[in-house]
Amino acid sequence: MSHARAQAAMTASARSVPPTPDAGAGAAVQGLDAPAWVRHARLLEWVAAIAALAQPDRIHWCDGSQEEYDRLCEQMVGAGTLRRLNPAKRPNSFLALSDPGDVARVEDRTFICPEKREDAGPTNNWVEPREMRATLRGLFEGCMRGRTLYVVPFSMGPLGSHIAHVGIELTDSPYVAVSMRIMTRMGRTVYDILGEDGGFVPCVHSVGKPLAAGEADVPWPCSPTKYIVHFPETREIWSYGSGYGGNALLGKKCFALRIASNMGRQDVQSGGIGWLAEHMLILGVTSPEGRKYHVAAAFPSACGKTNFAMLVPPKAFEGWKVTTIGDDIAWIKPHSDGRLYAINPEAGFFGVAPGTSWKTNPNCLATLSENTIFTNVALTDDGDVWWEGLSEPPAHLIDWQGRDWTPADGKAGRKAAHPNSRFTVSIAQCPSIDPRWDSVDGVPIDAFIFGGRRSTTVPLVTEARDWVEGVYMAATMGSETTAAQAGATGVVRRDPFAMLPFCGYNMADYFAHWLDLGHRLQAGGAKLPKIFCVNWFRTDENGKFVWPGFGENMRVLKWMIDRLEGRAEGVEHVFGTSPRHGDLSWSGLDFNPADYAKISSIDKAAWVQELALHEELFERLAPRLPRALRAVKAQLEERLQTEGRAAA
Ligand code: TSX
Ligand code: MN
Repeated sequence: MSHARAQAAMTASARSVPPTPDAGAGAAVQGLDAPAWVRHARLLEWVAAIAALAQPDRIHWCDGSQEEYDRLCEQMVGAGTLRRLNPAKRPNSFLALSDPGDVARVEDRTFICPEKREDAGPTNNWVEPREMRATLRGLFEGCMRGRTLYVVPFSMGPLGSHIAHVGIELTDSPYVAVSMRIMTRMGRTVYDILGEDGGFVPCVHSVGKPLAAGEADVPWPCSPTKYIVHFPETREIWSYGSGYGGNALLGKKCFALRIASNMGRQDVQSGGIGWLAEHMLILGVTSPEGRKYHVAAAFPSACGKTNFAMLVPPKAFEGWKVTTIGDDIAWIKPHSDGRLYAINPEAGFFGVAPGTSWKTNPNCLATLSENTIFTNVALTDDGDVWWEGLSEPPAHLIDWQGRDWTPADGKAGRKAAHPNSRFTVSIAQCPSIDPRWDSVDGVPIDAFIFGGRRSTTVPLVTEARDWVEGVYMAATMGSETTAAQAGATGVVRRDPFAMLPFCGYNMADYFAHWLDLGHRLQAGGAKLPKIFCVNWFRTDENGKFVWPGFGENMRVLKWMIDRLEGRAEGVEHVFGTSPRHGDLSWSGLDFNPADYAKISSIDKAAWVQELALHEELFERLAPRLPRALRAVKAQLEERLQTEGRAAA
């Protein structure tokens, strides 16, 4: 079912049953006013318990209808939370400006709380669950006073898919409720899937700003005290103090990555083959002959993941088509045919606005033409939005903090849009949307790509020799920080599988899960996806990017597909196989062998240093690090000493 149809079905079923609040199981719990279509006793008890703790003034059971969405948006316009954009320029779209202290995920306030500290591992914050529960109880007591508690039912993944899972978010933020309708399959059809006793992940969210009687609200309520807490063993999420993005839209990073990564591994412990919850885009590539492949790719932040997911092939690649299944998260499950099938658990894009333009990502700009909620971008004088990198700056703007802004302010270093400003929009509006994006079966994955932003050392593209070496590549991937990120610029940060902030358990166990899943599939006779490592960001002696990137990355994608079909050549080196200049298609692009050498050469001294940095990560993860990864590292070091050479 398409997302539009799914939403329509939810709305239709919302109309077909008359609201008889006192006829359902909801009547069993006093004051809940649950609609008759909620027939799940455990869910009702849980909502009643949270309501008793947080003490909201009212409860609103979201049905996911367009009418409800419109009503909540209109109400937020009245409260000053949203501003309606010019309908002639940006129909049915809004701008939200957040509190300046609530603009990003709060990693130092994010906790993974299994019983044992080692199960969270050295890369996650951990607090003993009993202690954390006591803290949360204190924070949540009365925290929704003066507010409405919204009950938000959502499916992560196509409705009814065997790979999908249901969550219920209880939130006191109408901004979260409407955002969840865009980002997930949200609405009352979810209760049909749940029935009377279906499983769901309970997600509790509060902005942490109760209102005293008669106290006026602020446009973006939040609290300086913030907690983003996960209990992987009981599969619960508790979020306090922030209304922003991944802190508050709990289906995304909290559920679809941190809790789901646990679920995929726990599946093995309960006798299943296991599955993967990954920080990956999913795209389809169709050749001019009509052969179609699917690729899942992991990149750390600031590598242009959304741009890659919506890639427009260059003119000379006429007949090639890239289609978008997702831009951020993939849930990947083995199928009975031995292949891995992926779904996008999300239904929308929550993307970074700055840098997105008709040049860098035309599909994305077209997606944003209507029905979009923008957060922390700048407002133009004609009621439209603007951000750095969109176009030449207009003569006057209202910046993300509501202040006047002119290009002179920009020259003085003051940004009009916050660097982490966002758009929230339905994936169904994307012109490059894949026809199977909402398929309950998912799409079969032919290749994994792992990338990073590296000015030196890492070549344009390398194919791993096998699954284990591919897992090593992914485990040791790193990325250089950019000016938009906190801390020093240009420092390499290890970000294994681009999962460092998102793995909900011990990272070393996560590597083992990948290795084990590969072994199990291979033992069953399956042909595993190929694994590639890419780097679009090598610079020359003047610090300029050598590779044109963006649509030209299609040339790299084509080489990968040729490799899948056994047609492309390459040269094997220490780390795997890379194309020589002559192995890539250059039609329509003047890119000479000397420049190609700059982005594909392997510098022995740099790699000796690089492997020393891998060692730092391995030492950190040592207690549970799989031996196979140690063995790969020893092998690479050995190869580097005996055959270290340029690949070009
Ligand atoms: O998203 C990017 N991709 C992937 C696109 C499919 N970006 C933007 C990264 C920031 C989010 C890139 N930036 C890419 C890239 O492949 N490559 C670069 C580096 C680069 C920047 C500017 C140019 C070229 C390369 N400009 C010109 O060539 C004019
Ligand atoms: Mn992400």
